[in-house]
Amino acid sequence: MKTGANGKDIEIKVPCGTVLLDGESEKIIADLYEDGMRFVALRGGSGGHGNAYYKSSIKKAPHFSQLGEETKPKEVILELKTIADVGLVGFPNAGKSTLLSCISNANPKIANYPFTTLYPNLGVCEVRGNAFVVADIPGLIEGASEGQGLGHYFLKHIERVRLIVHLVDISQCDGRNFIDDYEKINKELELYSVELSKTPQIVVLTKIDLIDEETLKEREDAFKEKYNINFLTISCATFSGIDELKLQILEKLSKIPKKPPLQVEVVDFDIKDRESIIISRDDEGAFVVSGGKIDDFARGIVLSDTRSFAYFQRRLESMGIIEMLKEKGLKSGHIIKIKDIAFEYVE
Ligand SMILES: Nc1nc2c(ncn2[C@@H]2O[C@H](COP(=O)(O)OP(=O)(O)O)[C@@H](O)[C@H]2O)c(=O)[nH]1
Ligand SMILES: [Mg+2]
Repeated sequence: MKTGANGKDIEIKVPCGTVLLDGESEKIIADLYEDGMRFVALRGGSGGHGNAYYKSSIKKAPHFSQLGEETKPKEVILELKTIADVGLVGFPNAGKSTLLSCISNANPKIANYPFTTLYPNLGVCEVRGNAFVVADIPGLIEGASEGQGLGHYFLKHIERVRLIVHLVDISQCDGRNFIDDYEKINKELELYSVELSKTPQIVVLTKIDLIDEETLKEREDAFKEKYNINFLTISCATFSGIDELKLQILEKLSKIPKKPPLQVEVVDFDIKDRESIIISRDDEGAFVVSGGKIDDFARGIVLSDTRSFAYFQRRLESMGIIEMLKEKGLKSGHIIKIKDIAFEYVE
């Protein structure tokens, strides 16, 4: 004996900031912006009555049951747009993960080669009783905005940050030109999104412990001359400049509002027609009955079974469908077609 509706819900846990898009239109269905938010992306069909439902004193073990309602599969795209206050950007090896572990509780993987982690590392930084969330955005390289490497994927994570801390390795220890690096990263941000390129930045020249004071001065001057912007110099090895950086972040964040959740673009995502009854006539003069109410009803019928067929006919009467058909001219001998069933009406 089967009772029918025992199906389990499928619930998928996702990180805060996961955005759901409709697979076809790519429109936004939901933005799971806050902790604990839940969203039903696809409702299952009604379970259908099991044969227990049809049990009676005569039919102890009915051999018909109602099929579960068929539902259309639906493709949903999940995009993680991390909710963090601060995003750390810079070329691989610039020292982002090191800085994150230096200022927050996070414990990211640190290595002296340009590798890419699969998820942005997040850490909570506490300064003078205030806390903010910092995300380390790996994989940003030239061409990232056009899909080079995994950078494009990671750029999604900084769309919502309020402040970017742009790290530039001033030591040039791996033969890079730090002045070009700064410009190249900004170019990638801009190519990805103009809005992102307008996100306020704190520019940080890092690894200053690796060069002597004279070289530091020369490089600072060169940077100043080229860009004429404010910047900080730090070292995660000696902690030089780290407290100052934390205070500057706090101070800037206090003036920048949080970005609101994304606007939902698809509202009638899951509305089902269970009410309509549509009657038409086909080329051969048969009466064709369709509509949501019919779909709902017809799925329960196994017409190869005579008892089931008798039940089906009684239901056509009780649902008022025969009456509706008569109003449209149904007479004895006419053919009625419902879904893939066709039969002759006999009064
Ligand atoms: N001497 C020195 N080395 C640093 C500093 N910051 C990072 N590093 C080193 O630079 C390498 C790359 O750092 P990592 O944080 O993994 O860079 P990411 O790719 O930007 O995340 C590692 O070997 C770090 O130990 C610093 O301030 N001083
Ligand atoms: Mg890293």
